[in-house]
Amino acid sequence: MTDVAARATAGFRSAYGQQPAGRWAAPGRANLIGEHTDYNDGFVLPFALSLRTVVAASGQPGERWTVWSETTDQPVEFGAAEADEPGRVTGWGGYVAGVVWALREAGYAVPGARLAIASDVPLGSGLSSSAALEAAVLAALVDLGGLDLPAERRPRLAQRAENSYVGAPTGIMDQSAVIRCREGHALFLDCRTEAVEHIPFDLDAAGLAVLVVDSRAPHRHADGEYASRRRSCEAAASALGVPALRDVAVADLDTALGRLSDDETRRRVRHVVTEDQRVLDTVELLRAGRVREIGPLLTASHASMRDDFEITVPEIDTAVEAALAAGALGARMTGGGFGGCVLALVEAASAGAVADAVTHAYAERGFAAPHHVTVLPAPGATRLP
Ligand code: GAF
Repeated sequence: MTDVAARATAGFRSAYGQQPAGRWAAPGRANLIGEHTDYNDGFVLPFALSLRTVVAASGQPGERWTVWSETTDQPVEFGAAEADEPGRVTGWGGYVAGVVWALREAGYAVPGARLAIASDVPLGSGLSSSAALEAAVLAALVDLGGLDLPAERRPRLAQRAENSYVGAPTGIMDQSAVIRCREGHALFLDCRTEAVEHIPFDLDAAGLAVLVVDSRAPHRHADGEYASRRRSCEAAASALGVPALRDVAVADLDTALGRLSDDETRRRVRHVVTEDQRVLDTVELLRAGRVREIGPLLTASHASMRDDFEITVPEIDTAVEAALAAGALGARMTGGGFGGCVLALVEAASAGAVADAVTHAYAERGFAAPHHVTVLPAPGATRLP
């Protein structure tokens, strides 16, 4: 398939009969560790992928937005009235309308625009295709309109598009990752303060690779389950009298658990509190250049998601088990759960063998063959030359 930027440009030319004024790209992301901690005001450590969404765009007069996408080849068009009513534009166009809404709501004069979208980020695989779309559209509209919106304020705005226009109650991780990540680094984000530290994550130098396995498991009730996990965490924080579960220190975990009567809630809390600590421990190891030693933390994170937070599915657990049995240093599901992708930290030389082992395990269980790719930490959203 041709390069994604070339496809966006060609799509723009064929949809609108002219050259775009510019092209903006935003990547998908993998989360190294720190799952379901973002909306608990905790810590996450994602990195951007080289798989990207590209938006080719030009201004157009008036408050009208026309959007072509290679996935549907059906332009979506909306004006200010539709943009100003959350939920009115549905489907993938809702993410674009949501960005227009969030900008207008924040008081920006959003320029009318024609946009064409192409993407290499697989949809619905837990690699943040929606955040990539929001971030690329946001970058395009900000530049076309000459809007004053620095990069560090963009994740919140894109998140508002998703929470309030599209209606998905997600945290701040994905938008922060796709906007703020740097090449060769993972993004250590404090989701309460939005302070970031770019942590070197040099896999090549360590002779390592990250293998991402797309489980291809159908997302089963992912939206409802995500919202219910979030509600349980918020209810637990309120029962414990803290603003968010981030405020429960791992040293105080047993005391906190003793104050909760419901076993399921206790397990949810234990996942979040221990996961925050695993992020901090991973950051410490990476700061010290001890990349290979993070493996057990990744695997412990997976066990916690499987047993305490209960967000994995058989395909995902099979991929993790097969990768570990084939020599991966650590493996875990990445993203919101109920399907999506697994990442495995492997010796670079054994990436192929680990991938084959996962494929073999899938065949034995009768699952659809998984897809895999090795990835390196890539840059966040940018305007293309
Ligand atoms: C999804 C959400 F969008 C993120 O905000 C985060 O909560 C993640 O699931 C789980 O860590 O990607």
